[in-house]
Amino acid sequence: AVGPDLIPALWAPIPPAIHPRHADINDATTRWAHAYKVGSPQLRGRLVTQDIGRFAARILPRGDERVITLLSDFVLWLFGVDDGHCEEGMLGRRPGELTATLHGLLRIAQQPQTPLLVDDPLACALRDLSRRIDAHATPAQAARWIDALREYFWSVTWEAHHRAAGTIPSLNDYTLMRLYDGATTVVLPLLEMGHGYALDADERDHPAVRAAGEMASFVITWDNDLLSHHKEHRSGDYYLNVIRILQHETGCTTGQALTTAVAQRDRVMRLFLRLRTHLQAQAGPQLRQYLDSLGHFVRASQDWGISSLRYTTPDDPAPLPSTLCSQPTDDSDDPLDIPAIDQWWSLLPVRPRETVSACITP
Ligand code: 3E9
Ligand code: MG
Ligand code: MG
Ligand code: MG
Ligand code: MG
Ligand code: MG
Repeated sequence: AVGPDLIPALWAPIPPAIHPRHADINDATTRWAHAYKVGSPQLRGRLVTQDIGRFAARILPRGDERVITLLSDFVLWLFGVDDGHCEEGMLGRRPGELTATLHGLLRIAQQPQTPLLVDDPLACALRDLSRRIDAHATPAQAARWIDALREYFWSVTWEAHHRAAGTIPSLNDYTLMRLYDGATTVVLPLLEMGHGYALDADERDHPAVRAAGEMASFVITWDNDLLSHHKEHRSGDYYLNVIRILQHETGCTTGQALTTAVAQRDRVMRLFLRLRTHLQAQAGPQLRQYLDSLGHFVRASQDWGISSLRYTTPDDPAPLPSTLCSQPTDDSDDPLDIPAIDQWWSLLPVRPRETVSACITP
């Protein structure tokens, strides 16, 4: 039996996988972070111990090594922004000023040669990332990456408002914010680039395909909230995390909030798997690869989340599970009581002979 504040083993129905070059990719990212001086020396010193290259190698286990290295550098850079600017820095409490900085970064992502923020290491590192994105992406995919960066920036600005005011959003608002502020959507274009294809825009933006990506974001960020709760809680800083949201909204104990959050992610995971199976059956090779990659992204976050020094914090060990498990805690097909995502449950036919609203062929 586990105590109420131990994180239970999370259901992991998707098999693990990792690119064989993970050690080299991890080393390359360490060198890149030092070369570009990403984050303060102290933050960078922590980030390079967190196995971010192995995380990227799990997300694209059979992808192009150059794109995996790009993804790895980019995820480290995102932590430079998320930890350095938003959670530990001054800008995280100044949404207006944060917006100005983030707009400068977006301009650099779009046009790396723009002479803005010329002495800023995060900006210089982003110039490099942007040029490498251009080398692997079509112009439309690169634009998609910048749009995803914009939606991530927009959500951390919302988060900064709550941090400045010391307020806790409702579960519904938090769910909406969390679809973007976990920076999951900025990874999606790299899933395509990692296998050298660009999804047809109408296929990628089909409501059911988009929803599958959102469901993956939900599971990834709920898992992050469970596995990072110790790190975030012990920091003494303001933090948003579904455990805190549920306790604030319902007055429940930490143990009850953990049980609820696990049930929520299990229910969305089941829906994700059902929707994915349904879409796979009618998908062409690229969409099949994309849906497969979404699954790798979910599983990668679990394998990395239970093992990275970022979350295990050995100096003050987190009560994390050392394994994952083979059974969900919740097997209901009913929608969660969260209006922002209610529509996900209307994409699949309830009975086999009903109209297939998720059909992706016109
Ligand atoms: C935000 O959540 C974490 C991202 C900004 C970091 C970059 C990671 C990815 C793009 C992959 C998705 C991974 C996740 C969500 C870890 P939060 O709670 O600030 O992350 P933390 O690691 O501090 O718990
Ligand atoms: Mg964050
Ligand atoms: Mg964080
Ligand atoms: Mg977290
Ligand atoms: Mg393909
Ligand atoms: Mg695969």
